[in-house]
Amino acid sequence: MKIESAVFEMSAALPNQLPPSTMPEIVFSGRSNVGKSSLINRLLNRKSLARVSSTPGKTATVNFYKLDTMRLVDLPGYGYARISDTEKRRWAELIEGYFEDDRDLRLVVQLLDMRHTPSEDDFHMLDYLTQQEIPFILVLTKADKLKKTAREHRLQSFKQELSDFINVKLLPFSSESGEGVGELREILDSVTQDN
Ligand SMILES: Nc1nc2c(ncn2[C@@H]2O[C@H](COP(=O)(O)OP(=O)(O)O)[C@@H](O)[C@H]2O)c(=O)[nH]1
Ligand SMILES: [Mg+2]
Repeated sequence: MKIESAVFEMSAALPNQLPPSTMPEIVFSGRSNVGKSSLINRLLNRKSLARVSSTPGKTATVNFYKLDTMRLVDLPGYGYARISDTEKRRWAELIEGYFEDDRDLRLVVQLLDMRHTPSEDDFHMLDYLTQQEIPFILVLTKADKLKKTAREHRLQSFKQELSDFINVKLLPFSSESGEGVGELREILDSVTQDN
């Protein structure tokens, strides 16, 4: 992927605002504050193409970033408690609108905080992706925050917690150190290659 070619393309707040599907798409999904914006910036070597926030729950739009060979699709973070039911419904309709739109979707990159057991909302998402037969990988964020022993412990625990998703790739990642970024780029390249 030519990361220098990356530009912010547009935001969609409603399903009917989604751009026509004209390129392979990679979707990024995860709960608020998991490190999604930081990951996208790191992936693209930009300081602030995607907005990093310390107050979670602000991104209630689907944001599109366009590269030469693919689009990156940043879904709004879920699991933010302090939003209204109306907002939650709009969120669900937007996400479903995206996934039901018959797009050239190549891969969902599902983010999980490496330090924690996945939440109920996380499992909801994993079940949804599995039921819809959407290919996904699990990127374990904030890996730099764990020391060696804690990290090994969490990796063991994930194996049990994610035993329903046994064949899914787990990729430890850190936007701070850059761990995992090279491998993630390779994965995105391989799933968007059309030959
Ligand atoms: N130590 C560390 N902090 C991170 C990492 N990724 C994100 N953060 C921090 O976690 C918070 C939320 O990050 P953000 O990218 O906005 O999360 P988003 O809500 O999922 O988009 C911010 O304070 C980031 O600086 C990481 O890999 N390591
Ligand atoms: Mg964000």
